[in-house]
Amino acid sequence: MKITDAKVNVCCPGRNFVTLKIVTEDGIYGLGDATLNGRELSVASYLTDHVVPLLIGRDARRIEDIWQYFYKGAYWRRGPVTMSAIAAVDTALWDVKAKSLNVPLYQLLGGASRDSVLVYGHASGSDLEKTVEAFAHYVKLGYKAVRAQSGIPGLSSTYGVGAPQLLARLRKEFGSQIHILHDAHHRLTPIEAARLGKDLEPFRLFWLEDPTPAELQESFRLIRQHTTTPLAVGEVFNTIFDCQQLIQEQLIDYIRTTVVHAGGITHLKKIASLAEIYQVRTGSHGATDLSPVCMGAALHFDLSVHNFGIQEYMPHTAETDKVFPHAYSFKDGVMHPGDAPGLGVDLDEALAAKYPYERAYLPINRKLDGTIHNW
Ligand code: CS2
Ligand code: MG
Repeated sequence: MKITDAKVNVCCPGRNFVTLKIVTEDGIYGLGDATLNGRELSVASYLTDHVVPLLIGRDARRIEDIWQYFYKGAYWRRGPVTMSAIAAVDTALWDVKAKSLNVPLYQLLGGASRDSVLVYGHASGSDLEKTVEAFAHYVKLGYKAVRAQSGIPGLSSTYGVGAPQLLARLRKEFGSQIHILHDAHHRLTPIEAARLGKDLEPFRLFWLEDPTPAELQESFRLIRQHTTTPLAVGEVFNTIFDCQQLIQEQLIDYIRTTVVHAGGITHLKKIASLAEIYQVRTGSHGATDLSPVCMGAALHFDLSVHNFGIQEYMPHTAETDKVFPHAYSFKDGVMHPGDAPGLGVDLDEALAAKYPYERAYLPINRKLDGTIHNW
């Protein structure tokens, strides 16, 4: 099954998305998300200028071989741009293969290990009261797990402050049945994270996410020594080597690598297999800067891997959903990828063309004295 064409689509139906479409000689095509928030065009160029010319003529069925070819053949390994490009190729090839066999992708990944995928939504507010209101809204929508973030009144940023007071209030209002998550967004030092984890223990968090920057994997030892609050990390990781020590030393409880940023389904399966041995579960990143193509792929992965933990779910805008019609659905706090052949996610190229790329960057966070801080 020869690859006859491959092209990159960049569109902005509310925010920027990069999508790779691979077409085969028998007319079957597959899609892969290649979106890297704030650096979208780098991945688009990596694909168009360097990967697409090498894809034409290859056998689309050789997914593992093609993965190794682009990973090892480039000589320059790893990194978010390279790994997002490889992820897009890999996801599109899994889509092609599942479509050619007329099965939903999860059937090729070992079949369903569960009936549905537990997801968490985001309750954010500029102060504690607003976060409690947002939390109540998610509970009403049927979510069984909600991430809660509250800002400091008077400051424009809404990330990661007042967590103990917020958690105490949420447990009082909503009881112990709902899962609560919190994202510290890499902002704390290890000892600050250890103290926060300790302070949050009475509130039984599902997880504390990105407590400290994880380039230095051993820094999690310090946090781990001091707290039983479960830890999650991985949305900025690209390969298994970014989390090998974290997993093998059991320094984390959830690995949050994503299909699009960590080398696609092929590589994510390897990370999940390593994690399974060490009783670490998956917790796939699912913010709105990952396209519906990634969301669909993540849900097939989540449904199939045995050590799945939870999937993040932030619904996309109506415009995005129209550009990417999809078979996945949400109901009563859980999701399902649907049973359409392949990923079950399409790209309406004519509609996408109406939303051209708009340059955009992630916000920069500074301390009050002007020092640049982690996001
Ligand atoms: C966040 C993301 O979803 C999360 O957990 O950390 O919103 C993250 O900031 C963005 O995906 C960055 O592009
Ligand atoms: Mg996060």
